[in-house]
Amino acid sequence: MAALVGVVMGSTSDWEVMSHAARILKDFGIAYEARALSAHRTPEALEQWVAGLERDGAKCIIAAAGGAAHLAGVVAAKTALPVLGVPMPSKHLQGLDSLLAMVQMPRGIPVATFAIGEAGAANAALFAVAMLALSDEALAKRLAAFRQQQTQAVLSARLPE
Ligand code: RP5
Repeated sequence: MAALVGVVMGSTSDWEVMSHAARILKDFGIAYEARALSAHRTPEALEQWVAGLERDGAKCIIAAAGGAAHLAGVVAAKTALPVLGVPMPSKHLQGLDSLLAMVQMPRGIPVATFAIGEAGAANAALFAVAMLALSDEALAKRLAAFRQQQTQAVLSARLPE
């Protein structure tokens, strides 16, 4: 089945965080393709992968990178598909570098940038689900059920004595 969502990260070292996005896509039954490709280290392969995804009917691309995090911006420069950026935590600046590099896009080439790290990875996937749910009633129902379950979990949680 052709991927509806592309998930790209700058390095295999990003996978631990980005597996939180993959888990959600899997749980919602969304066909996705995940790759480690870099804007700096493999620019041609990145460009080809984006073109292939677009040709095969993908609806959005989640892009994660850390440090000088240009990946999401470069992907957005190559496609008009919605690009959801996830800044990776980084060794020296704890992901603030990734966030600023990703979020400060020039006018005309948008990247929807999420929180640094696991919450951002999960929320980018949930955002992709929400976009796909606009034209998929069954998926919209699964998303509503997920939100309902989440609400119940918070309401029924008890603090320790
Ligand atoms: C970025 O540099 C990657 O997205 C990763 O977050 C960071 C470190 O990459 P590695 O040196 O672990 O490959 O390009």
